[in-house]
Amino acid sequence: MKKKIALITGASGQDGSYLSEFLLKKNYKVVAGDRRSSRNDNWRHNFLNISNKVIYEDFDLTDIDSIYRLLKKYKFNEIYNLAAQSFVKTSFTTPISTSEVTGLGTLRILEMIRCLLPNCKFYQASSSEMYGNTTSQSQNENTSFNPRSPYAISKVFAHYATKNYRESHNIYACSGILFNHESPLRGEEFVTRKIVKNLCEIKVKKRKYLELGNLYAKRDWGYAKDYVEAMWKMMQKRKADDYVIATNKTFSIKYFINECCKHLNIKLKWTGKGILEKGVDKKTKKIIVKINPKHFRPAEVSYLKGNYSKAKRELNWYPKTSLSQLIKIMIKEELKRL
Ligand code: NAP
Ligand code: F7E
Repeated sequence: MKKKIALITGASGQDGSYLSEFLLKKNYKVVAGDRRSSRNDNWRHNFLNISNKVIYEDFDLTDIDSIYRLLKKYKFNEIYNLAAQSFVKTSFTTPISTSEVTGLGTLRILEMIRCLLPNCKFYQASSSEMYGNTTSQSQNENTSFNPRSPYAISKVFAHYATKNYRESHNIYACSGILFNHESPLRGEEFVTRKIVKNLCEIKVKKRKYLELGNLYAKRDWGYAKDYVEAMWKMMQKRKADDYVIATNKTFSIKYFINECCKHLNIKLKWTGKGILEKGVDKKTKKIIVKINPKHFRPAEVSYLKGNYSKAKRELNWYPKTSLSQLIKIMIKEELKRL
């Protein structure tokens, strides 16, 4: 049988790397839309040992010509649009470029698909951040969006553009509304990897303390490797649709720290309130967790908890990794790196 060809934008990121690995295992030809970078060491692809299996092509979501060239060169069966300026905090300081990439970038690809490859399937990386300041106990495909950051606003735009191309132009265009998902390949600026990395360094005495912002935000955290399978499953359906991918559980940042400390055998005691709250190592009596207001956001998303019933029912997808297992995987890999 002829090999399927997939384009992954954002292939160098956390999800793009796991998805590349997943599709290669399914015998796809994988083309990675790759942005030139001065610090490109391709660490994620090297970690997964896939650098010599993926085809790298120059690509930038802000450059419509680079999209045009790729869609002319390859007859893609599937395009997974994972590229984005994905760090919420940075989107407050770079709102215009974030919208250019994360919002308009999606529209550029959809428009090129409509003109050049109308039979190609399209996956959009939508986000639970779109729910923003939500009042619902758990969020599903029908929950309304109330975005709280330039990142989330751009994702809402891209989400509706995807739906619109499905409804107006009969393009197979689907969105996965993914809740937070983490792994040893997560960028170091995101809170789970930051906590794991810093606590591991504290454990081996390479660091004194960890500084964080809001400890009371709650997130629904899953394992990135489980989530890329859901992306692929969505693209194998006869009809395109949108799906929430989550664990149906939510925990605070403080809970995540406590769990990491348990795994690392650090006995932590919390004292103080507000910006004076601190985590003290009971054994050494040293402060190892502090609050630094510079990590607060201009507008916070306080609570997210997904409901993946539709994905379970229609895709037979469910999360396979608990938060405790995820923490174990992340800590094990971080300690190896040290
Ligand atoms: P990530 O690690 O930050 O990766 C982002 C990718 O986008 C990188 O490959 C980056 O390339 C690329 N990129 C950024 N700007 C670009 C541009 N102008 N042109 C082309 N490529 C560009 O993100 P992730 O965690 O894997 O997330 C994947 C996607 O899912 C993103 O769209 C994100 O917004 C969305 N999402 C993530 C989560 C989550 O919890 N991880 C949840 C919901 C949705 P460089 O390597 O060159 O920087
Ligand atoms: O923050 C709080 C912070 O940056 C989580 C992206 O993948 O998931 C991710 O967005 C929470 C927030 O992820 C620090 O205020 C406290 O409430 O790990 P994060 P995020 O903003 O939820 C969604 C689904 C995406 O789509 C995004 O692309 O943790 N927090 N102290 C902190 N966060 C960070 N980063 N650093 C701190 O020091």
